[in-house]
Amino acid sequence: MSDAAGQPHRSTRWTVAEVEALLNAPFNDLMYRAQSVHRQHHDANGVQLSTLISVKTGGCPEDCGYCPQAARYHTGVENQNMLSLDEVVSVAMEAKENGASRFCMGAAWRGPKQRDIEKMTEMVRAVKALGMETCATLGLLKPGQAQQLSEAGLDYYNHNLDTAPEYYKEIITTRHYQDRLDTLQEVRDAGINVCCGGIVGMGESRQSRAGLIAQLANLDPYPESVPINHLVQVEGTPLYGTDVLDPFEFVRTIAAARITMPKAMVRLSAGRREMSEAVQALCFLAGANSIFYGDKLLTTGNPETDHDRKLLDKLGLHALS
Ligand code: SAM
Ligand code: DTB
Ligand code: SF4
Repeated sequence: MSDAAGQPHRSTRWTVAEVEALLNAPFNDLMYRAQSVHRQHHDANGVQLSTLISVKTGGCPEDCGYCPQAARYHTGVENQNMLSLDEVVSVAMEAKENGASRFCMGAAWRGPKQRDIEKMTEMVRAVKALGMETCATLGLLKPGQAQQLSEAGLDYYNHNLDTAPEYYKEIITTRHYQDRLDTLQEVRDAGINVCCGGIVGMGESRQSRAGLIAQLANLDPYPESVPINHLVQVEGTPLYGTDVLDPFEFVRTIAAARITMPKAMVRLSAGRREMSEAVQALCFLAGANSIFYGDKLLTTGNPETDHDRKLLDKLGLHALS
């Protein structure tokens, strides 16, 4: 997504200390500022709905400490072969009927092989033909792969920085921060919108949450879509049993994302099922304007669609097309 003049979102440099100062502000001041920024740039009561599907589940060679799909952890997730084109299209049609505007296809790969890209481009074309926006999250991309996805009509590519650079090595060792930045550049260069965010609640400090937000905000341009995930603790992963984050810290992180990336769509992502409605409402007030919609994320649960419709109704929020 670009601004009215067709320009990508201009980034202002944010120091970690400046973002930390936002996170340290009195809660009411922070919320007021985030809501003011939000109203300058967005429909105040609009929420974009994205539905996720896991097109290839489990058996991943990477060691991401939060992830139930890493082969090395014993989490009970069953490995599955890649879904067929028909299976993906029928789930996308259902998502569209339920009111989702974007369909996001995820795969448990370090990155796609050439034959995977060929299957993914077929899926992207078919979902696009339904009149939905398309998104994919397939791991690291090699030169040329983003271009192939772009030619198939991919609108967004999701690839997260996950956490601040200094905390990253505590979470993942099999790929580096720079690898992620390189993939994001491939996506940018191919003209695909960037969806990039992170996870909070992994035992990081407030300063590390500021470090993540500063990294995202200083991408030039900053991402069009910023998913803020709350760690979903899955038994068998190294991060299972991490001290649970105070919900206000999560809300503060959303507010800091909104203030530092005014035009981005900020997505209240994983972890919603474990969150009260009141905390979700605070996230919307802090500037979140997108959610994952559908009973499942990739392998873990998400609120039931009926329940989400009622929540949006209670808050007077409407789905953005
Ligand atoms: N395998 C690809 C990759 O890692 O880039 C794509 C799929 S991966 C599951 C997409 C993102 O989901 C991760 O980068 C991480 O931010 C998020 N994620 C995975 N497991 C999570 C969990 N337990 N809680 C919250 N977010 C999670
Ligand atoms: C993102 O930032 N969050 C989504 C999506 N991008 C692909 C994934 C959340 C996964 C939560 C754990 C699971 O369901 O496996
Ligand atoms: Fe694999 Fe992605 Fe999970 Fe990491 S987050 S283990 S790369 S599926």
